[in-house]
Amino acid sequence: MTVVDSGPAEAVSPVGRRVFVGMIGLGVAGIVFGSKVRSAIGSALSPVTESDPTGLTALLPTTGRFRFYSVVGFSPEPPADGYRLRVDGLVEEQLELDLGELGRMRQVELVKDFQCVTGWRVEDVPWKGVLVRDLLESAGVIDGATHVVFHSFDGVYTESLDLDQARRDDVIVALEMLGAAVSRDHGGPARLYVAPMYGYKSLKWLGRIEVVEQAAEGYWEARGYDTDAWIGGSNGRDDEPV
Ligand SMILES: Nc1nc2c(c(=O)[nH]1)N[C@H]1C(S)=C(S)[C@@H](COP(=O)(O)O)O[C@H]1N2
Ligand SMILES: [Mo]
Repeated sequence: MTVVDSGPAEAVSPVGRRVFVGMIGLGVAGIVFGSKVRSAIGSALSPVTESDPTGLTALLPTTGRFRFYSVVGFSPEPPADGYRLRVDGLVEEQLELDLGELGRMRQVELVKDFQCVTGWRVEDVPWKGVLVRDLLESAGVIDGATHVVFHSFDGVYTESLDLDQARRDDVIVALEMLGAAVSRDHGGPARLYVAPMYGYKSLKWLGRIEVVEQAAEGYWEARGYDTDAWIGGSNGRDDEPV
């Protein structure tokens, strides 16, 4: 059984944080921490992963551990005929790359924090993978394109970046995280890692990168979160400690 949080926290809308803190005051957090489900799932995940069935732990002062988020409620399996990352849309040449091909591209390593908009942060996480910029370069972006949409093979979650953001040195398709191949729960075999932005931009189970000519809302953007999710500078939280 997999019990997961629904994402950044549907209850924590950019304006709803105080209401939510109130819920914790009413003892909801105690239920979360008392949950046997939580410990059962926690032990099934890596030592630095902590599951968060409700998302309510997100506002408590725990740091240093990943939570497990999936809006579909489980970790999807890659397609039966093998994982491929597709790069298409407004490109000169559509790409379909398997893991071997991705692994033979230039790999960049980053050691950077991962921070969810709900407040939890894991510091100094090692990441390794391919720059989105290099993928765009290989495919050849056609004039007039402005944005990139990322699609998860969970069939539901999407994200987007404008081309300047997507071409940054700290935006990668991660094949490794925490010193090993990205685990299935963390979005393996390949996930996006957008270092300067909140965790919801770092789409898991990446299946397709689509180059488009207009801004597109992602899963959480359609639910009120900022498209430009700069850490410390979005979702109206600049003045709140995280
Ligand atoms: N496909 C998919 N990607 C996703 C999510 C999700 O629910 N589905 N949650 C996002 C959020 S809100 C965060 S904080 C991170 C959490 O990554 P983790 O599950 O590896 O801790 O994944 C992001 N990417
Ligand atoms: Mo998040």
